Amino acid sequence: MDIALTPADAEGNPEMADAAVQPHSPPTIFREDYAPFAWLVPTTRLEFVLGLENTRVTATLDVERNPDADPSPTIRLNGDGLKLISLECDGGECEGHMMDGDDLVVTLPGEKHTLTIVTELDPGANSQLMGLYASNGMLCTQCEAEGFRRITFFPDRPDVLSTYTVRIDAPEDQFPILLANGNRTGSGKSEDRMHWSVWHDPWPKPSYLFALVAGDLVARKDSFTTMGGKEVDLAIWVRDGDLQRTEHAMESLKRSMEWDEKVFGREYDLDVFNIVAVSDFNMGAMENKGLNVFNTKYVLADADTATDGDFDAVEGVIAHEYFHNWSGNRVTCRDWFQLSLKEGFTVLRDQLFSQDMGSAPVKRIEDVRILRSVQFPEDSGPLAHPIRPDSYREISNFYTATVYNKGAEIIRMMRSMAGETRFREGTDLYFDRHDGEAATCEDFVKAMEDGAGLDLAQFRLWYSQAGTPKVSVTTSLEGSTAIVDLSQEIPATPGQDEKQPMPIPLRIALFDRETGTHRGEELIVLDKGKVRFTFDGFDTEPVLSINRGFTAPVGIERDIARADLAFLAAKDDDPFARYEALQDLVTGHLVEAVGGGLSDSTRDEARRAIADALEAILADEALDDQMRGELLILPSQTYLAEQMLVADPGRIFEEREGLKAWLGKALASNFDALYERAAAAPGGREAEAVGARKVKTLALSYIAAADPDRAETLATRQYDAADTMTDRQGALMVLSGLEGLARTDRLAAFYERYRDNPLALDKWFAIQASSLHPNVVEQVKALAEHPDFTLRNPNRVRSLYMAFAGTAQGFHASSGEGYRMIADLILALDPINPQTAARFVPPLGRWQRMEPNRAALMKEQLERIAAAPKLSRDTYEQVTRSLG
Ligand code: 0A1
Ligand code: ZN
Repeated sequence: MDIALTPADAEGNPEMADAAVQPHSPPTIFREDYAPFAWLVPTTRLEFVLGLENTRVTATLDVERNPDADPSPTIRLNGDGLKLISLECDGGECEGHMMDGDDLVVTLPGEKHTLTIVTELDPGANSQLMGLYASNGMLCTQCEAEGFRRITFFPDRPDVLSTYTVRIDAPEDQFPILLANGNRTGSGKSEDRMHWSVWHDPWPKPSYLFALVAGDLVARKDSFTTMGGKEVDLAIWVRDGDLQRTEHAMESLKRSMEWDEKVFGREYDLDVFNIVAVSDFNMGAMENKGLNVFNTKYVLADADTATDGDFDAVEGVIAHEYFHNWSGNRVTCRDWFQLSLKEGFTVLRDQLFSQDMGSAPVKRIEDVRILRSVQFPEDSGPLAHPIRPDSYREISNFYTATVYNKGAEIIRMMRSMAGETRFREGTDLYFDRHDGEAATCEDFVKAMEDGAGLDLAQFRLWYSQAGTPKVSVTTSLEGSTAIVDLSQEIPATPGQDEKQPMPIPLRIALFDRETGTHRGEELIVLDKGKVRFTFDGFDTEPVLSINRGFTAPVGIERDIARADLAFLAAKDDDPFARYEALQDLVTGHLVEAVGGGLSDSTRDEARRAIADALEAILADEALDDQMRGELLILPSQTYLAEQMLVADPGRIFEEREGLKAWLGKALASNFDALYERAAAAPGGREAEAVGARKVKTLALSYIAAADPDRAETLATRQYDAADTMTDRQGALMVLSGLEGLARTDRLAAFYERYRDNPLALDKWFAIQASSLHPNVVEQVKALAEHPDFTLRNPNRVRSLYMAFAGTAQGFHASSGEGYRMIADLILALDPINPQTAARFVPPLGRWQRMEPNRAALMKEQLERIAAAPKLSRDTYEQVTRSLG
């Protein structure tokens, strides 16, 4: 199982198998070319005889002509590296068939036919983890987006909905548990120690939602009674030994089911809901109908192995996949260009759920932080695309922060403009109107117009224009009228030079400097290039708080005095705006400092202002620790780089770390006091305890920047006394950035403790790969040779290399060594797992925004990858787009 091309591929279709691995200039698919499929497939019957190395699949498809499509004498059944064993039409020979590339094209003379197709697979050799593959002795499937065609020949497109019945036959001792979508309708034993199960899913679905799992699994079981009084059996299937780590996932699932009924009126629609955890998985999780398959990382959690952040991530991903049952499954996508229809909406739904489960402002800040550090750079680079792209070569490359997170922001804007009640009327109408259909983004917008009563004519531009709008703000006072002048500019992105102004909803408040209060919030909409807003009745010029709650995914450039930012950082009653003011204060200073030429006194003055603001935050008793923690986090390197036309990651790192050290010294006693208080707080999973752990680690990181020796003592003590992974990881992160025995000892101790726990061991790799240690490049090279490192497991690869790809002194080392390492990784991983390999291209794709020396080094590596003889479609597309 060394390469993507297996012997089975070659036997099945020699010419095309070769094309599959050498797709120089794979074709581009255009949104405009959409046409409905000529055939309907009302029912699909699948029979699997499972074996790790040899699985036989018999697919029986009832097909009939689609009255709403142009007629065709043939049916195109997609395939990808499949070995065809036999093909029958209506129980006999077909009139004609041919291979077209990897696809099977069959001539069908009549109105209705039954096709029977037998294929043979080698799941053990499937290292791409798409289609049917083996993971840890079990078998499982991943079909989104185009994995079903690696199982059988089928119209593998989301607008072909079919009702599936699945029979699984397998050796009972090897695969005691057999699962597929829907409800189980039969099971039994047969000869030769085989057993079987039949599953029927009554809901028509596209092939990407098909799933099958077989393995030696155990379940945590529970049940949920829906609002309609239907009892649903819930089960979370894991390997024996992981069961005690599934309680949080199960509680999260029940909370999600209840919340979706209450907030969106959505009820579950099958008798069972199964979740399976697998350790080899390309993404986070998958919403297959009634049988969600999860990366173990988003199911398993207990205090010893998962951080507080991991607990939240499990809750969020469980909710996300569950919510897809309506936003994605009951209403699916017409074609993959509409991906944001299900993903943007579902991300918004999971964000709102998590806001309700914990601290809403903290969740909002976290979501914006992700948007800014991942999506904004995407939107300003060579891979920028609208949330509804116009073309692609490989759809896997479009599961992006733009489609997901910006997609969520765009629906959130509609919600802000409509208000919660009308927004709900819009979503109710959308679900009613399109239940059972494969819909488009346009359908969603129309339902919002009709149901929520919004006019979204101009708003539709958000679906078609890429790039993060920049809003410039100036304020003034004329007589007693406060004036706010706003203008917008949307930067050019690949293929889109000219942009039209979009409606940008901004929640604002005008603060009185004397009283520190405002007279109420307003939602204003900037819908032209430039708009002036006026507000009467002010004696003195108010302080403007803008984009409160981050109502619009834009960058704000405000002409505001440092004193006014400090005022908002201390006084703003909108927690997001308060956070924002502080971030602006720090960002403004760091951008200026990186630009160079700051005198010592100017630098000190700016640092003093930041220290004063942080001191006030440390002392503010009205704040809870989770929020205090957010306010203490300095803007990320990538966000800072984003603020500059060309970035020097080395300089950004120096200035950012320099500020941290300065603040650590200036506020040494405050951070000490905070650390002590937090360290003495009670444990547990309550919000207060979580907050205490968060500020404890943050305080420690400031102390480490200012006084490494003291930090080493505290971190060592924290590590040794830790009874949670949060504390253990927090301490180890600090230690791994320092020199000395404590570092090596505790890293070794962590390894010994968790050597048999893959998820915890992932952290061990990630902590070292993202550390502030000056030798991080050498360390990552050594870790890549570690016996526990493997390119076959995406979690392990991401732990080592994604963590590394974020580091200034590692990835961006001025020698170019970090870039070379990532390029080597891409080339080595591409033949094994192209989807995961392609995800490492975007960090190199930032070259155009780097200072010239690094830009050249990054580009050189992209060119080296591009010149490789056999690139996957995934990597080929990302590399060519990145080169521009
Ligand atoms: N629809 C899933 C994401 C997903 C996409 C592709 C996959 O293939 C490897 C897996 C999962 C979600 O949004 O959760
Ligand atoms: Zn999703």
